[in-house]
Amino acid sequence: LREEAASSIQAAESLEQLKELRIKYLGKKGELTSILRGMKDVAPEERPVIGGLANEIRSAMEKQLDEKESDLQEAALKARLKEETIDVTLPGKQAPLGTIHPIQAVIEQIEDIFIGMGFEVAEGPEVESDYYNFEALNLPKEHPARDMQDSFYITPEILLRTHTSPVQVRTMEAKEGQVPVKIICPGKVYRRDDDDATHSHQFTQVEGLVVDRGISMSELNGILLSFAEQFFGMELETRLRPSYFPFTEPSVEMDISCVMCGGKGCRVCKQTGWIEILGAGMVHPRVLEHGGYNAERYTGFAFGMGPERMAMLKYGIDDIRHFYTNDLRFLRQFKTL
Ligand code: FA5
Repeated sequence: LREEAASSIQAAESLEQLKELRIKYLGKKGELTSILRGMKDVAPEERPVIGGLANEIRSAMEKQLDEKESDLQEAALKARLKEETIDVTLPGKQAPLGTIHPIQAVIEQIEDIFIGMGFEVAEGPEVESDYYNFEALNLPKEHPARDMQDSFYITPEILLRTHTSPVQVRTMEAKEGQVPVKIICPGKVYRRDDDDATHSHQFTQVEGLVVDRGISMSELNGILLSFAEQFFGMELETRLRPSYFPFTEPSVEMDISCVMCGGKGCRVCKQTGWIEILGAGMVHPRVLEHGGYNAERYTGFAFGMGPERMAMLKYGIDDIRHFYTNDLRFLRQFKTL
């Protein structure tokens, strides 16, 4: 029995098998236990000998079982550690990483250039009141120029802003008459325009506003020329063409010499050599007053440009709709911006 037990304990391969062996030999109904139990039938003079032997075998078995158990536990731990080892030299799984949308990238470029010229970045709501979008900008109800920007109304007094110009009056109010005011405001705007290659019903604008003593049209021209040269990274010429906006007087549109042909005339500039990039002008005295500024003492200029059109020129994109249809083949080309 002793030998049989010793060899089967040695041969045990798992902790479960070992447990079974412990029951088999030492359990209540175990083989050795039944021998010990049978002692009463043994002749009294032989009892000490047989009893001693049986006890010796029992402690030997217990020792073997304990030793084997700790061996098996150690082996199991080693196996688990081996199995769970992480090979840090394996190549990692690549997590898909999004990229900044080209319009957002262009807005950030525009912000950086103006911040470099001392401007602050302001914000305003996309859901706007009729007052800030029109009234405060010298566009009273029934003013025909309201048709220039067909609007999405939510209620008769609330609409999706048609331009970023409402931020002009909001900013002046927040500044409470302090000068200088020198901000730009990028953001989304909405118009009931039919979508085509250069128009979208939702697009972005960057507004600019400067108010101080003695601000003139030449500062407007200088700031915008410097901006355009930094943005396009080349020497350009600008020209101001008379235009009309109810909230500026005089009003202009700014053209830059065509960035595609250098002003010689091409398909992009329709052979004129010039490309319009924004609307601007001297802030109308009534708008200054609505913002809480004395128009006798202060003057200012404002401008509004469209980042989509700027991006199209800078990167040679021929259809504004590419920006909104989220074709990854298009978007991935701007990974490095
Ligand atoms: C305005 O929205 C004036 N608020 C700009 C302004 C600000 C003038 C401050 C004076 C002082 P306009 O409607 O022209 O103006 O739009 C300005 C620019 O937005 C355009 O030059 C063009 O780049 C862009 N834009 C206009 N409509 C769309 C459109 N549907 N899709 C894409 N870009 C557009």
